[in-house]
Amino acid sequence: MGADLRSVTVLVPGKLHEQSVKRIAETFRLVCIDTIDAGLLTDEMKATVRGVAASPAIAGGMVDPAFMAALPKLEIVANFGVGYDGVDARHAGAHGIMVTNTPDVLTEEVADTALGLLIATVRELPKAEAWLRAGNWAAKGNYRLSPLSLRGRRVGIFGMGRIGMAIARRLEAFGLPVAYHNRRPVEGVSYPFHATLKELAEAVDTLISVAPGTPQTARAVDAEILESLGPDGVFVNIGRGSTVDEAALAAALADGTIAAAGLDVFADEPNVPQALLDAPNTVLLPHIGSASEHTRRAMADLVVDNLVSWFAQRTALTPVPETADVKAPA
Ligand code: 8YV
Repeated sequence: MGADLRSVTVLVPGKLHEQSVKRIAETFRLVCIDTIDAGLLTDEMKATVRGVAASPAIAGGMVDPAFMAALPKLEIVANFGVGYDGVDARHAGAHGIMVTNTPDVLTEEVADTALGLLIATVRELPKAEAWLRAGNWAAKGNYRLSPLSLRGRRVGIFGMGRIGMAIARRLEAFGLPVAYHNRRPVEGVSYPFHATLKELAEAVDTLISVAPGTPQTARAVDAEILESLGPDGVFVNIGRGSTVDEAALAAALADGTIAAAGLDVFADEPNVPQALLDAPNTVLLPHIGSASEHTRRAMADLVVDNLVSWFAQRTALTPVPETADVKAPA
């Protein structure tokens, strides 16, 4: 079996976690290009590549229909990350190409980060620390009482998947009521479901977005949703920046339509809009939701485990729904 896998060519386009690259090099025949760009593929790659392992968010580019079409022997795209908006999975599924992602292994880490970001935002932890470091504690006295508190908040979760559930469990332990909006009600979940994001935003004052980046969720958090949260409103985004109208968010923060925002993701990473950088009531993180050594190594392993399972057993471990029915070629 080992010898068989050595003859399988796997392409890594652009940057990928070093643990994935190392294991792919040890197991398969590894070929690399600088970014996800069909123009960089050699004729030899086009004739031999059967698997792609990619992290579009950091590699640059998209595994789009043109990229897949340039690789006629392609059987599987192993995506680094639970979100796979950098891969056209619908197109892949329609063309018999398997797409896998990295669920479960990052769930608790991202939920931890979400709660940390929520508390940092509401209780102004970064500003309080800056106060201490600037010598203000000794020179001027205590940092101000935070105008906002978690106490008494009602939290809405936009996107009740695995990570949304893990966040909800934590919020319950914090004594906060949770409601949610999702494409459809989630079976076995007793938190109140709201059929629209607007209804959810009207029912809560704190909105946490864990929604994936899809055409349906694009700019779903807009001026109207933010206004519904009200002047004490807090918005936290740990999902995808594309789900937010960032100009509307910056305006809502500047004019007091909502009180504060904690953002780990942005529409055009790594570029952060100046208006969000300028807003005084934001905590901004550089997309670190899953970014611990521990969790990123687990994600890197799952990328390669999917490739090994596909080429050795002819089944994928964690296929995305759009390609769940794709079978390995005989
Ligand atoms: C990664 C993520 O930062 O899993 C996801 O969807 O957004 C993160 O865990 C991303 O995959 C880029 O490496």
